[in-house]
Amino acid sequence: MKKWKDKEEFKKIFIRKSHVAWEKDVRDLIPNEVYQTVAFMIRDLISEDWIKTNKMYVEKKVKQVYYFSIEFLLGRLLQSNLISVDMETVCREGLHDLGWDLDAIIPEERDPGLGNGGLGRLAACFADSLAALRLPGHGCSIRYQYGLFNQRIVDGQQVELPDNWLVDGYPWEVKKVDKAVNVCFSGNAYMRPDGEGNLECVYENYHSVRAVPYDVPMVGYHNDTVNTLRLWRAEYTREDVYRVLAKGNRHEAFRYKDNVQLISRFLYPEDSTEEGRRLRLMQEYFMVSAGVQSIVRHFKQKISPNIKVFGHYVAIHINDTHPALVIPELMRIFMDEEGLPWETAWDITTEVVAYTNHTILPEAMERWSIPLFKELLPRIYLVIEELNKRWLQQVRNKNPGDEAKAREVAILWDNQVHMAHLAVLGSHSINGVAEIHSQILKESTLHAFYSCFPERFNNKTNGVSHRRWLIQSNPQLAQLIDSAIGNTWRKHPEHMIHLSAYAADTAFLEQLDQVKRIRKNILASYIKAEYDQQIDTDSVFDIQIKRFHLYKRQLLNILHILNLYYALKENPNMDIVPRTYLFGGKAAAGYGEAKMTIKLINVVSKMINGDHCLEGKLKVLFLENYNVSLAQLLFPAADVSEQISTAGKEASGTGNMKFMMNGAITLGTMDGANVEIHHEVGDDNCVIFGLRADEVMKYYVHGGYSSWDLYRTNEHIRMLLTHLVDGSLGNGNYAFQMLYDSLLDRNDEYFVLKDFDSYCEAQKNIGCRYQNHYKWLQSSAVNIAHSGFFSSDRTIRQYARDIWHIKPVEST
Ligand code: GFP
Repeated sequence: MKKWKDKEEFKKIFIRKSHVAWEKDVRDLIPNEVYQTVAFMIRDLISEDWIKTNKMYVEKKVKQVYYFSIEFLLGRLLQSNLISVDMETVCREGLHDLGWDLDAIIPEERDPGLGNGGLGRLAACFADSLAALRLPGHGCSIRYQYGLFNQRIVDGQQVELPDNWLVDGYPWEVKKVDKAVNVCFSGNAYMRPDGEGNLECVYENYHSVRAVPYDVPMVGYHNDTVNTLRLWRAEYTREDVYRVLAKGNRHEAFRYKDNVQLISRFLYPEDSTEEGRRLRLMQEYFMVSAGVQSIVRHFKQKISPNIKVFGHYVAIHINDTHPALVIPELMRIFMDEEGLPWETAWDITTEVVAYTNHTILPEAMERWSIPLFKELLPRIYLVIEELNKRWLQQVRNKNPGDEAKAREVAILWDNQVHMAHLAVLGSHSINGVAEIHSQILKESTLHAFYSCFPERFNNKTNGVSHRRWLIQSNPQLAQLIDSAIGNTWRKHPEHMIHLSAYAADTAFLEQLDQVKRIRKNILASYIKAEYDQQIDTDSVFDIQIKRFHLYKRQLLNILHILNLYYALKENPNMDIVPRTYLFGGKAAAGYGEAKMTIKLINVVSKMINGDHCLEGKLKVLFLENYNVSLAQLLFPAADVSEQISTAGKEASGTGNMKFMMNGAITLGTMDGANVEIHHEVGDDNCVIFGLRADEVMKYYVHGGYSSWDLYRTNEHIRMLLTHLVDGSLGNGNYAFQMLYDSLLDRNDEYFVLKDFDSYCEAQKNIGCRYQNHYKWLQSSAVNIAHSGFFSSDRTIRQYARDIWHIKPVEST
C-alpha cells in the first residue's frame, strides 16, 4: 500500500495537485475543492493496489463473488478511505498546516443516497467486509443520477426534494467506456427449428441501450485489497439516435434519448402507475443484463474459454428479488450465445446463483404483470415460460391433482411473474437474515419450497461494519476500547468480548460515561446549530431512526410520548428521568400513513417543546433527512435503541446492532435480530416487551384481535385516539384520521394498541434502570462487549464459507 511519508509530503502533493486541478493558489481554494483534491490524492494511493488486486484474482484464477443489489447505500467515502489506508492523522495534520480543518471538509462530500434503508446499507457493509477480509468480491448496481429524495419538513410535513448528488462530480468513480455493453429491450422473440433437430431462439427488432460502468474502489482496511463496486449508467448511442432521426422525426429522437437516460435517472420511480412500473422493470433488467454480460465476458477473456466451468470461478448473489432476472439472463446467454442445452445451462445457473430474502411483507414480494413483462423482455419471458412449464410438470407429477400446490410454487400464475419464486427456484442457497426470520421463511412464507428443497435453506444473521459504525463514527469509544483490551478487535471484532471483564471496573465505566457524554454533546451541538434547539445532555437520549413504516411502529413510540405528556400535565410533580426522544427517517412518497406519522411526531414535538411547564422533563425532535452521515452522529449518542416492530415483521434490523455497538440499551420486541441481541446480553442488559411472533401469528390466523374492544376498555388508549381526530392536537379535526382508521377501522394490523401497555411498562423500566447509573453503564459495557458477533465480518465469513465458497487472497 502506497502511503504519504508524513504531513510534509502530504502538503507537497496537495499543493501540486490543487494547482493542476484548480489552477489556483491553495489559499484560494473553496472547501469542496479541498475535498476533491484529497479524494484524488487517496485515489492516487490506492490505484496501484486496485489494478494489482484485479490482476491477482485473474492470475490466481480464484473464484469471485458478484453481489447484485438495486441499492448500495455507501455513505461518504473520504474519511472511511482515509481510515482504511491509515492516513487520517497525516491528512488531518497536513490540512491543518494549510489552514483547513478535516472535519469541516468531510461534509463537503455529498452523501450518495443510492438506497433507502437496511437493504442498501447492508450491501455497503458487505462490500466493506469483503475488502477488509481480502475476499474476492465485487458489487453491482445502478448509478442513479438522483438518489433517494432529500427530505425537508415544512409545516410538520415531509416534502421530497430531488437529491442531485452528482452535481459537483464524484471523485471516487472511474468511467470505463471500454467496458460498456448493450442491453436489449422489446422486439419479438420466438423459437424455430435449428435444422439439427433442436430449437433455437430468434430475437429481433429489439432496441438496445448502452450500459456504461462507473467503478468505485472498495478499499480494504489496512491491507492492499481494493475490490470494485460497478455502477451502471444508461446511455444512448449516437448510431441509435441517427437511426431514429433517419426516419425523419426529430421529436421521436429526443424522446428516445430521454427514455434511455430515464433508466438510470431515479432510485425507485413511483410505481403506482403503469409507466413507473415499466421503468422499474427496465432498471432491474438493465442492471442484471449489464452485470451478467460483463461477468461472462471477463470470464471468457481472462479465465477460461470453457463456459461449462463458469460455476467453479463465479458466484452471483442476489440481494432480495430485484436482481432475480440474473437467473433467466444467465440461461439466455448460456443457451443463445454459448449454445448450451437447457439442462446444462440450468445446472450452471443454479450452481452460481444464491438468494437472500429480506422481508416477509407481502407488499414487498415483487410481481410483474405478464403482458408488461412480455412486451419489455420477450426473450427473457420465453425462458421463464419454459422454466415454469418444466417446473410445474415436476410438481404435478409429484402431487397429482393438487393444483393448490402448483399455485403455491408457480413462477407464472394469475397473469403475473412471481420474482421470489423465480429467485428460489434458480438458487442453490436461500437465506434469511436473522434466526427468527429464516425460521419463518421455512415454516410459512416459503414453506412449499422448503419442503421441496430443504437443503437449500439457511440463515445468515446480518451484521454491520464496526469500522464505519464504531471506529469511524465513535473514535472516542474506539480509543477507550483500545486502552482496555488493546487494538486487535479492530481487525477481529469478536475480540470485543474481552471487554466483558471491564463491565465491573469502576474506572472503565467512568470513562465510558465520559465518552457517552462527549458524544451526546456533539449531537447536542449539531441540533443547536441546525434546529436552534437546546437538548439536555443529562436526559436519556431515546432514539428511533429508520424508514417509516406502520410495522416499524414509530406510531407506538409517539403515542407513548403523548401519553406521558398528558400524564405530566395531570401530575406535574411526577418523578421521571428527563427524556429526549429523537426520530429520524423517510417515508415513501406515496405512503400516506407513514407520512402522517411523521406529521404527528412533528405536531407533538411542537406542542411538547413549546410547553414550558414541563421543566425540561421531556423533549421530542424529528431530525430531517436521515441518512448515513446523520446516523453516524446519532448512534454514538444514544442511550436507548428503539427496536419496536411488530414481532415477526422485521426480518433482522441492522440499526439495532449499530446502537448496541455504541453502548445503547435495546428497548425492543422479540423480533428480527433483537432476539439474538437478547440472547447475547440477557434480560439484565436489554428491555423486551410485547407480543411474541407466535402470538402475533395466532391472532392473524384468527383474523386479528379486536382493537375496538381495547378502545372501549382502556381509557388511555381511548383518550389518545380521540385526540387524534378531535382537533386537540391543534391541527383541525380529523387531522390524523388515516392513523385513527388504521388503528380502529382497519383493526390495528400491526398490534400497536395491543402492545401499548406493555410498551409503557418497558419505558418505565428504562427509567428505573437509568436511575441506577452504575448498573446502566455496566449494561452498556456488556452490550459493547457482545457486539462483535454482529460485525458484518462474521456474516461475510459465513457467506464465503457456506454459500460462495470463496477464500481470502493474499498478495504475493
Ligand atoms: C430490510 C429488512 C430489515 C433487514 C434489512 C437488511 O431492510 O429487517 O435488516 O433489509 O437485511 F426489512 P429495509 O431495507 O426494509 O430497511
